[in-house]
Order: sequence, then C-alpha cells, then structure tokens
Amino acid sequence: MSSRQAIRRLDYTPPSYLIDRVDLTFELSDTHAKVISRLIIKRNIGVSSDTPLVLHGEELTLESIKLDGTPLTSAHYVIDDSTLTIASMPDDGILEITTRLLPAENTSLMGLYQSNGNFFTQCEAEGFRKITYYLDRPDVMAKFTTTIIADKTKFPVLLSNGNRVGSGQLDKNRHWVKWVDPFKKPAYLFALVAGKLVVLAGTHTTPSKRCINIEIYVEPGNLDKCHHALAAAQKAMAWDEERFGLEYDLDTYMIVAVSDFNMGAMENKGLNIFNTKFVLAKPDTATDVDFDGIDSVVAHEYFHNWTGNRVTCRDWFQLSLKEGLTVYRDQEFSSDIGSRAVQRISNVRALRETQFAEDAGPQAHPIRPDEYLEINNFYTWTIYEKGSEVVRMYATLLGTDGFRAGMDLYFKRHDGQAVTCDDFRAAMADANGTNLDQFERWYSQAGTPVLSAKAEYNEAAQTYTLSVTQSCAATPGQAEKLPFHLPFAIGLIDRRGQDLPLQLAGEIAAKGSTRVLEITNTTQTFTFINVPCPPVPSLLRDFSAPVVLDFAYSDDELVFLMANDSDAFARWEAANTFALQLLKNQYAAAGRGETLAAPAAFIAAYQKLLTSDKLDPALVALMLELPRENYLLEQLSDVDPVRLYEVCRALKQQIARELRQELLAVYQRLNDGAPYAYDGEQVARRSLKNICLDYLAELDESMISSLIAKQYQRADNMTDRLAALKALVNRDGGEAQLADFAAQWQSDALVMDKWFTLQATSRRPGALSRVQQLLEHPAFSIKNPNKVRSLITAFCLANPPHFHAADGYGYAFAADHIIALDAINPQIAARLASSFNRWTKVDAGRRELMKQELERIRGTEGLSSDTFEIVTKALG
Ligand code: 0A1
Ligand code: ZN
Repeated sequence: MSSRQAIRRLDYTPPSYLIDRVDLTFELSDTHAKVISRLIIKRNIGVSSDTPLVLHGEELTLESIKLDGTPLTSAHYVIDDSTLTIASMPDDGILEITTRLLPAENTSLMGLYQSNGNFFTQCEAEGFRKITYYLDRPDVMAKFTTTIIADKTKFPVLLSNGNRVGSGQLDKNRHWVKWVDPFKKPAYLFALVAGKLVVLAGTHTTPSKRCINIEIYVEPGNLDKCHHALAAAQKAMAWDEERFGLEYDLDTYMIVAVSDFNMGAMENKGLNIFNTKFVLAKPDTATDVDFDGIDSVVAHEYFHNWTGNRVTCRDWFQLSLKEGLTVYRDQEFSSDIGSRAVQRISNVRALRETQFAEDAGPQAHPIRPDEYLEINNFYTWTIYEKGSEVVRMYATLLGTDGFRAGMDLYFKRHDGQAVTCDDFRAAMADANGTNLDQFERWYSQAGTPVLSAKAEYNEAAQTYTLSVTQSCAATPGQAEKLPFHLPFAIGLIDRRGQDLPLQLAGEIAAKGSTRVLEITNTTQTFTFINVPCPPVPSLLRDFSAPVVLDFAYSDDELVFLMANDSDAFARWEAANTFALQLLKNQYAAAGRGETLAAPAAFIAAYQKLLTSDKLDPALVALMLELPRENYLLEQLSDVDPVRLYEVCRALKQQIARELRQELLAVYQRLNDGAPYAYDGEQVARRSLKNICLDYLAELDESMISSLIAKQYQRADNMTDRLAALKALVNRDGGEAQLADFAAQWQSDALVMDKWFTLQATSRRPGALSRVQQLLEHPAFSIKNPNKVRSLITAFCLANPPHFHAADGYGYAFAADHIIALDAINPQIAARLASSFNRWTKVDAGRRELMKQELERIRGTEGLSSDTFEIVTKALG
C-alpha cells in the first residue's frame, strides 16, 4: 500500500537519475516469476554527486543486486515498503537487479498478473514498480529490451513491446523470445503477455507505402469475434493519417484481449492490452452499443501512439494532456465514421450525467489536479471527458486548420519528450499567433461554469441584444473562480424556422448563421443588427463549451427549437430541456402530494417526432429518451430517489398511453424483418424501434406481451434480443426468458455480464435480494472487474430507487462489498465507493444512513489509500 502522503503538482522536480537502457529477462513458471533487470543509469546534469538513487518498488522480493558487476550487500542500500535507496552512486553505472514475484496471487491486476493461466501486465500508472525496482515516473524514458522465457506448451505466445528480434529453444521444454523496442518510453508503457493465445492478423498500408501487420490475440475459441476490432484498427490508422498526418511507427501493431482488466484498455507501446469487452463481438453476442464501443476504444488506444506515447506526460498531474486529447481524437473519429450529431449528443449526455456530477461533488478537481493521494483515483470523467471538451474548445476557437497547425507544432517541438499541458497550450497559441493565457484557467479551476443569457429585441432599431454572464460555484479548496475564456456558439432563428444571417454591430456585413462568440469577461453584451423580426435564439450550439446554460426559454420556444433548429445538438437539447423542466415540476408536485400530468404541448411535440418521416431515426430515438434519474438528482436537493423514480415512470407511462398508436406504428414499420447488418442506417432504425418498445412495455396489454416475446424469440442479433429481454424483465420479471438466456450463454462471459446487469438494474421489487443471490452464481466472480461492474456497480450506480431504498439495505450492501473488494482490488473498490459521492443530495434520513456507511468504510483497518482517499473526500 502506498503511503498516505499527498503528492503535489508544484513539488515537481526533475529526476536526479536517468535511465538510458533497460534489459529485462522474465523467467515465468506456473508458481512464480523471476525478473532480471539491467539498467544503464546516469546522474542527471547539475545533480550533486552525493544525491542518492531512489528506485521505486512494491511487493517485491529482492534476490540480488549488482552495481557494475559487483554484488551489493545490505550495507550499500536500504529497502522499505516502496523504495530501494542506494546512497552512493557513481556518475553512471550498470545496475543489475533480480526480483521474484507471485503473479498468481496478484489480485490487484496491477504489475504482472495471471488471467485464466496466462500472464499479463498493467503498468499505468505505477504498476511497473510491482515488477522490478525502477525509476517509475513518466519523465524517465528509456529504450527497453525484453526476453521472455517460459514453458513452450503452456505459454506458446510470448509478447512484449517493439519488434521481435530473436527466439529459440531451451531445456525442459522451455523457449525464449526477445523483443526490442526502438523507441524510448516511460515504464508505464511497458507490457508483457505470455500464454496460450490465437491470433487474427491483417494489414494496413500507410501513405508512405509501409505495410503494417495488425495482430489481434485472444483465447482459443474467440477468433470469430475479432473481425470488428481488426477493421476498427484499420479504420483508425487510415483516419489518423488523413486527419492529422500521423502514421504508425513500428512494423507490427498488436492488440491482446484479457478478461481480467481494471479499465477499458491500455496503450502500451506496440502491444495494446484490452479488456475483452472492447475486442470480442459478433452480431449474436454484442449490441450496436458494443460495436460502437469497440470502434472508439480501439481508435483511442491506437491514437495514443502519438498522443501519449511519442509525446508523453512529464508527471501524472498532466494526465489530461494525453487523455483529454486522445478522447477528443477518438470522438472525432467516431463522428467521422458514423453520425456526427448522434456522437455529439451521446458524448454530451454522458459528460453531463457523470462529469458534471463529479464537478459538483466532493471529488471535484481541475483537469490538471494539484494534488492526489492515489493516482489511480484520477482516471476520472473530469480528466477524460472534460479534458476532451477543453481540447475541443481549442478547435472551436482556432478552427480546424488552426487546430491542425497547433497539433503539427506540438509534435514538431515535443516528439520523444515528456511534457506538460502548458506545452500543449503554448503550441496551440504559437502556431496561431494568438494569446491563450486566460484559457489556462480551464486547467487550474474545477467546477462547471454557469452561463446565464438574457436577450432583448428592439423592433424600432431591428437589433437583438444578448447579454451573457458567467459564474462558477466554489469547489473543494477553490472558493473563488476567475472568468473562463470560452467559445459560445449561437444562431438566431426566424419565425419560419430559418437561420438568420448574423451581423454584429460594427461589422459591415453578415457572416454566416452560426457565430462563435468569444467569452472572456464575467459579463459581455453582443448586439446583432439588421434583425428583421424577433428571433428564437439557438444557444450553445453543438455544446461549444462544457458549461450549464441558463436561459429562460418558454415551452413554445423549446417546441419550436425541437422542430426547427438547424443544429442537431440544439434540437436534442430543446427536447431534453423541456423534459427536464417538466420532470422537475412533476417531482415538486409529487412532494406536495399532487400529480402533475405532462401538458398537451409536450405530448404533441413527442407525437411530431414520431410521425415525422424526415428526421434521422437515431436522432428521434435520442430525443425520445427521458433524462436519467441520476442526472435529475443533480438538479434537485433533499431528494427522495424513490419518488423521483416514480415520477419518471409515470411520465413514461403517460407518453406510452397517449402515443400508443404512434409508438406502435413506428415499431411495426421498423420491425421489418430485414436480416441484421451493422451499418449506420440499421443501427439508427434499431435504436428507434427499441425505444418505442421500451415505451410500449409500460402498457399492460397481452398484445404488447406477445410482441415483446416475439422479438425476443425471433431476434437475429443481441441488440434486439437484449432490448426485448429488458422489456420482459421490467414488465413481469421475465423469469423464463432469463433462464433461457443464461442456459444459452453461460459460457460467454461478456454476454453473461449483460444478463447480470439487466437484473441488477431492474426496477421491480426485490432487486437487491436478486443481486445477492446472483453473487453466488457460477458465472460470477468477485475477482473479475467486469463481473463486479456488471452486477454490483450496476446496482449501486444505475438503480437509484433500489440502491437508495429507505431502509438503507442498499447502502449497507454497497459498503460491505467496498470493504471486501478493497482487500482484493483497491482500484475497483475505490470506484465502487464513488457511489456514495452524492450523499449530501438525498433527504436527511438517507443522508444519515449513507454517512454512517461511509464512516464504517473509513474505519476499516488496513484500508487502501485508493478507497481511503475517496471516502475521506466524500465525508468532507
Ligand atoms: N491509459 C488507458 C487507461 C488505463 C489506465 C490505468 C489502467 O490501469 C489500471 C489501465 C488503463 C487509456 O486511457 O485507455
Ligand atoms: Zn487513454
């Protein structure tokens, strides 16, 4: 366990020693691993010769250590829980360190571990120190050579970073393979895989006519589920060449899928290691959402080769430098290969449901944090998703060409270096001859800014004046905020639904119909001239900045925008705002013991969506989806989550009753029996069909029951089958179909994850006891993160009425499992602990119960620093 000492950004100092080369030899056996590490090490320039060498190392058994060939004794070095210190070091030298590890007992899944008997590594952020003593910090970059020795029968495939340069036979049925990575890299990008794996191979030819081999390694039996991932890698390579002029730099790009993995995937140089969830898919096992997820995660990891690996982070406070940028790149990729509007809406919705809550709660931190106890806790929505929005704002402010110029300069200046967020910002500013000093506040200030807008039309002068005020609430440790520099994209729409040309006072002519207004002050006013009639403003088009917009739209204006806005995001946003406002009013009414039905205008707007044949079905599906309970909870205080759920359910039922005909007609039109294909058009049609089914499932009619049952039986793909099963589970428990499904898919771990999640998120009575029974199911394992996420985390984070049951059993269940998991896998425990983050949002009775559980967790002896940090911050 790391010590409970906060690490601070401003304490950064350059490393005292540097490592030029690393030669690693791994001898792997069933029971243990021996690691021999040979380091060519030198003191950094300007560092005094009496400075000790302090290597990181955790949970290692040291067998021997030699300096320039001479064995060191315990008189020469000191070892504690987390370091090995050599007091007296020459200016340069060769250290040879031999350590012994027990990978089979490593349940943290950091460092070297085993999964189904095969060996894998995970080194980001600080896992390499669990493999050998090293300068485990990203600004120490070295060239690595890796030799792996293992039994030939049990471990026929031996992989590491870079190029395979040799292999051979040894005694006792052993073999060896040697890898050389020609690029220097920090230790967090090291990877090793050894096991019984099969490979699907393909190629990609770059514009400079280099032929890259793409290899996807999986456990035997899964080869037929790798084709989508292979195609995704090929698409990602072509996209990065076209959009950013970036080519892959090794001869082979390898992806390995592992079923025990803490996160989504990892960008190790040349050898990406993936959670099986983001590799394995075929139509009968994976949903459309899964296929999209594979495209985006494969692209994400591949894109890291430039944004993360070639140019890496100086220290972990700069994490968003690589993550925000790479998420932005993968979102752009997904927009280009699919629907830009759908992608933007889905990303914004996810941002608001997750990151906005994080920014408003006890874990709020800037995208470049100032301190941490445990870096693993900082792989957050803020670093990734808000970080991506910050990168997107550069592109919005500077334009596509300006952004590309900034990227080109960034690579020109920093290829092969470990740099900071300031370096990225400087490249963007310098390439465009512009000043981005104020933009720095996006890196230093936490919290979601609120942008309040007011508008006034002057008929006589034909002017339209927009006044904008920005503010940002206090966050832990940051009471006062300074104004942000942000792009505010807007349009003005006339009564016929046409965008007006936009001309600001002082301009000689109108320029376009969407304008990006630059906001830098607390309050700013913009006057548009030659506005012939009072327009409806379309504000924050394409969600041009990660802010909360506050503008007093009338219901009529929202309906108008839903139907007319030329910006797809703004059209969706109007529907979302209308529903959100309505649900908030309904919740307030329910608190007074009243029932408030949705107004006719709301139902009519939904009816129009369902009956229009001009709209993209995917957009209609997104507009029909009501805001989620957790998002609503953020907009309220003293919340009773059970009442909130009932209000949401009642609205859904009203929509289903009043639009029964339309829902059924759309469902039947789209349920045309066409054979399955994964393409944009079919995905869009399925999404609308299944949202109609979701509404129809609210109706207690036998005709609807048989319609759902028919879809379940006849589906030729997992998207439709799972949608039907969900409808069945929420209607009457769907016991028979759940059993049938499990019988069919019991040996497919990823499909069983869906089965667990369906039950964990069921709103029917008894969800908690069902989850408790499922913990005993043979397909469940507390040691497997995907299983924990699909059952326990899904219950705690995606089933608010049951997690927040008034008796507190949901909270006690969560706390029990956080404590149990903490001893197995602290990262996963800490993530689960975040289900308590918003405890101050619920009503007094629940607040007290949640607080007690948080205190119980905090009081647990031997708690990891991961979980300790989360619960301590939550308690405030
Ligand atoms: N860099 C990876 C995310 C990642 C971080 C930590 C991990 O270890 C537990 C694993 C993966 C990415 O952004 O994809
Ligand atoms: Zn990443």
